[in-house]
Amino acid sequence: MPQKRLVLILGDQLSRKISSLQGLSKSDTVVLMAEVAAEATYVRHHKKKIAFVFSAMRHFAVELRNAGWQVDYVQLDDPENSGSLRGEVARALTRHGINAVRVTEPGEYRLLTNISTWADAFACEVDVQDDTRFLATREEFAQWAAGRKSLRMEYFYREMRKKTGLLMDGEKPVADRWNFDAENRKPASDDLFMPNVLRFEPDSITRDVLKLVKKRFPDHFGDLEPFWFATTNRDAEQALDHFISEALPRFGDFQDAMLVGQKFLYHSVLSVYINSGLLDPLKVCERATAAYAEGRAPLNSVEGFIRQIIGWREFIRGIYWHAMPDYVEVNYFNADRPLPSFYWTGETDMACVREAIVQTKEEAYAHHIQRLMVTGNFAMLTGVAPKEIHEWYLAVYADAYEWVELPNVIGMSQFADGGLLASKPYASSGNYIAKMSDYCQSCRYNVKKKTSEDACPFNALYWSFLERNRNKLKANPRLGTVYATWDRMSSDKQDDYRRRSSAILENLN
Ligand code: FAD
Ligand code: DLZ
Ligand code: SF4
Repeated sequence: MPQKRLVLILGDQLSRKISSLQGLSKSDTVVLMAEVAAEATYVRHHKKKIAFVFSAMRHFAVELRNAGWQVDYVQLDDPENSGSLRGEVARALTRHGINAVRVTEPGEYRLLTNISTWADAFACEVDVQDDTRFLATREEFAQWAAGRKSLRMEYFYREMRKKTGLLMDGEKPVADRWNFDAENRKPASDDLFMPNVLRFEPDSITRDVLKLVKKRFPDHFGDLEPFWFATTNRDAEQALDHFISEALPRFGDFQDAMLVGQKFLYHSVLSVYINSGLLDPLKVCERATAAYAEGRAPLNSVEGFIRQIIGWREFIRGIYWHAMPDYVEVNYFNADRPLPSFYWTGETDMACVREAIVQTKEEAYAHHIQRLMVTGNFAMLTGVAPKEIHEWYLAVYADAYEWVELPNVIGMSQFADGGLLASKPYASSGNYIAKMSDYCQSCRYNVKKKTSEDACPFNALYWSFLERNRNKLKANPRLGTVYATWDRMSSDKQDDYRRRSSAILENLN
């Protein structure tokens, strides 16, 4: 008789194609899904994120049951709930008299480490499957990375284009160009047609979850309602359709733009669905390239979009497993400032930072340039400890799981890995924000002023960051002209920058 097995499905593995379910007979399998306090509180996740995960889990359990699987679902308020995945696996093994567990590899190192102790602790067989939702296995990435001095997304992305055949013409990229990024940096204006993100009315399952989250996590960051995320694969597919027809055509042009009151612009707002398993990343890309083939979206948009998924997303995941467990501790600039309290309230006079944080509080979402060039940039310029800013990002975004959040924060936005992931720090003065957004028009500070009390804080902070870290950055060929500009300044002007920056930093304390 085949051995009966417990299959643990985690809250971000909500796909019928998940590797842990493949090749099993339904009659010999018990699927375990468990809502546990430990996962909701190891950082204090945004209320909307917890509600999304629990509601999507409950909907997925219904879907699996309808497909004939035996699902043992433990709700958070079950009086017997032990509060951790480890505890729930232990209880389920006893409950069902099973001594074999299968799970698809989790997206976080801490959980993989925990799972690796289960075989001994529970005297059972533990079978950890690769996560086949990614294009490159961890081994493939390791092979690609081996022997390279620096790891750059662009080269890895080309491998993924060849592997998938997406936007390929035989061995060559379509239109003989791999990357259209140079065309994708237009500022937007608010007279453009803006697509609305597709919103879904909560059903009775979601309404129950909303009540639960309201009761159990009242002190967590963020607004629980209005709650409008899709929580099933079917609805997430609709959100994808909507993005392809309404926003993808202009995604490329305005990918880096920011506008007051426009939380989503032409972004897809699909990461929350892709990362949880509700959407398959490759299928999402195939839908985008089909829109190009049918003349419904231009090449710069479609290439830019798939690059984010088969390029950045895969590359980031490769870096995570390549660099963990040490990656969470890196701190190239020895930054040690506590996170300013306005990251939790949005109460700051800096209009750009306020916009990014307030919408994060409302939606558990900010788009890439807000995360990178506003909140991330500010934290790096002011010397916030990488671990503090990492935990903030992990808590506040609905799409945040450590495998994707950590390299984006530590590597891309903070340069805390000293350049493993990025070729130079994404540091910028107020100029960049003024060019790419309309935020400065409604700001108490003046982006054109440099050192006066009403001058944009990013301006002086930019120079003090560069000066403070000169020894670590001076050899970077991409920063040569920047340091030359600083050196050409009069010492009076440099002193003015220093004074202004010290005053801002003191005020942050
Ligand atoms: P779009 O702009 O529409 O992009 C399409 C898709 O590409 C996204 O849905 C996402 O799946 C993928 N993608 C784009 N950029 C990246 C990237 N750099 N890394 C991985 N995938 C990418 N993304 C997360 O999914 N989770 C995170 O926790 C996260 N934290 C971030 C923290 C910082 C500091 C920065 C700079 C970026 C972070 N990102 C993270 C990447 C990116 O900002 C989000 O994927 C994106 O904003 C999600 O919104 P969207 O679906 O509208 O994306
Ligand atoms: C994010 C999250 C939350 C809030 N809650 C649960 C949960 O109760 N049960 C569960 O199985 N998964 C949850 N998750 C997702 C996990 O944290 C995620 O699977 C790991 O971080 C690995 O990526
Ligand atoms: Fe941000 Fe400076 Fe512009 Fe104000 S002036 S919105 S602080 S960049």
